[in-house]
Amino acid sequence: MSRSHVVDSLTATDFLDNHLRPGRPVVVRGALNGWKVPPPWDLASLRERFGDFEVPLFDTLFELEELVTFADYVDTHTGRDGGTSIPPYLRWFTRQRQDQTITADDAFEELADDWAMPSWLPEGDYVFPPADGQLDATRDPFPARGLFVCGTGGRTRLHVDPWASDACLCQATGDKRFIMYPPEAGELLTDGEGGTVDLDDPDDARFPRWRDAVPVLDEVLSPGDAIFIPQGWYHTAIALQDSVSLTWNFTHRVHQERFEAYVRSGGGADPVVSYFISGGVRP
Ligand SMILES: O=C(O)CCC(=O)C(=O)O
Ligand SMILES: [Fe+2]
Repeated sequence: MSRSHVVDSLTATDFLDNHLRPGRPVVVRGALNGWKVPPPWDLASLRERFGDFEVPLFDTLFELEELVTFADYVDTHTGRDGGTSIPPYLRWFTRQRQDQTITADDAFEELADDWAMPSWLPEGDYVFPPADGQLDATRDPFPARGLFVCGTGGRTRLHVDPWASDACLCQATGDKRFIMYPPEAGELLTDGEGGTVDLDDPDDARFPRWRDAVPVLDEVLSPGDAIFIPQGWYHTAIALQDSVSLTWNFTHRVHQERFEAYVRSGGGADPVVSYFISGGVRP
């Protein structure tokens, strides 16, 4: 497997020209070096700060399963060896739709000084979320901006991100394996009816050729690493240890046409898209 998708440093120009614009993933080691609270973040101290907050737990994709307190999650699902059972996944999103009852906004406000966006990410020229000025994920709303926590063995099944958007994920605690397939692999990995193969439990009848798909990236993120997930890339993540990540989605001006085409073809009706586009969150 080519390791050209893993670098030890990256400039903003290199990111724009070689990753953002062409849609090529990249893992940047030590991308979080400047954080005021350097990785690895300590789960026990997050529990101290946010233990009483109610948080949503999801299955291995984005199906909401239950609400518990942050402390409950840490006590029940972390600090274990993993074993065979897959723990639920705590995905704590800041506000991204009008009808969202549980949000991580207070937690993000409290964490804002602790971390920083990787320096190679654009500071401005975002079309989603729409903004006239600069945006900073530590302070400003983004779609799917969240604090993700899961115990060893927690995972996100193979999927493509929504809203015709790109994503960044910062690994704050624990090792997490990331596997990615390029958009062209879609014909092998999907059933043409919205289904994507579950790599943990593949249905060979429904996805007869999925084994022919070759991952372009299969890397372990360690605390301090960040990954860029371009639109259309199939990806799955498996927590090899108790894990904390910070993540958000975005579309930069270089992909304005792609985003506008998505909105025109029905995406504008998506509650997350309409929440951000309606302008209530313009900085
Ligand atoms: O870190 C993970 O579990 C994967 C996150 C992800 O791909 C997503 O939330 O879209
Ligand atoms: Fe994703």
